[in-house]
Amino acid sequence: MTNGANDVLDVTIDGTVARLTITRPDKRNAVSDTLMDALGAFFANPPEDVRIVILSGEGEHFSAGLDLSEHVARDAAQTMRHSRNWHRIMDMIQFGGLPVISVLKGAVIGGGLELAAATHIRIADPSTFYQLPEGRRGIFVGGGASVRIGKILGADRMIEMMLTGRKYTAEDGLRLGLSHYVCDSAAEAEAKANELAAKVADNAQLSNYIMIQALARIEDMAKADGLFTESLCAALTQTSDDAQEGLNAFLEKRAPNFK
Ligand code: 1HE
Repeated sequence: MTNGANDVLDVTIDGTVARLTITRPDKRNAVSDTLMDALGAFFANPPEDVRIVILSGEGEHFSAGLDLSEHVARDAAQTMRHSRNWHRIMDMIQFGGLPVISVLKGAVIGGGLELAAATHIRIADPSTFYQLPEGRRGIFVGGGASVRIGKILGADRMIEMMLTGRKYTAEDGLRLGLSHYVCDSAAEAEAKANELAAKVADNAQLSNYIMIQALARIEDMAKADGLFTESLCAALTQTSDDAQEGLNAFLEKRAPNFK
């Protein structure tokens, strides 16, 4: 079922899976304001039955990042607002409560890499390459890369990546944590996304929600606060009906049937 579509983002609901496809292949899926708005509108109010999202791009590239044709028209104040708006929408993707799988191919550049880094499971195919070419464009990252990609790579490696504009390959990305999987082909990457979507959507919903909400935040906390927060999360999940079902299913040697 197609739930809604516009000319930059196709949204198709397939049971509990929402398939979001960026549909600007002629512009290498560059992230325009309209595309950001469309992503924000979906994650602000996802359909009730959706349990997981698969995000991909039409054509040969996941995303070439910030739409540079729009960038030139902004002054400092507008650029600040633009960056803060990207932060808001990337946070909605990361912390909205729905697991998001991104299927990567071709260019995953600049804002495209920022978008991918806001997703929870990243699956690449061999054509995938990663780049932060902001230095060559005379700009800086603004969609959360300093925090999210810095955390994946470490500031040291991210500085070198930005200064030199180097490209990391799909295999490099796997080694560095930019993706979690590299499949042998685009078709296999799609299949892997579908397989993992079915598996993750089948988890207890509260467990998924708490994983998404808590773990990245705990990473930012002092140790004592992190451990306390972990106990609160354990108290919430382990006293749920689904926890009882999960334990019963294990003891009865059957698959759990979560609500
Ligand atoms: C674009 C964009 C874009 C392509 N904004 N229009 N991002 C970049 O610096 C990456 C810039 N793009 C590229 O390096 C290349 O386009 C690709 C390696 C991704 C693909 O190369 P190719 O040879 O397949 O395509 P192309 O011929 O370069 O581009 C095809 C069309 O897409 C062309 O438009 P046309 O009207 O001339 O056909 C390009 O202008 C257009 N296009 N990429 C706008 N990015 C919040 S801060 C985030 C900061 C950043 O993201 S900086 C990184 C920006």
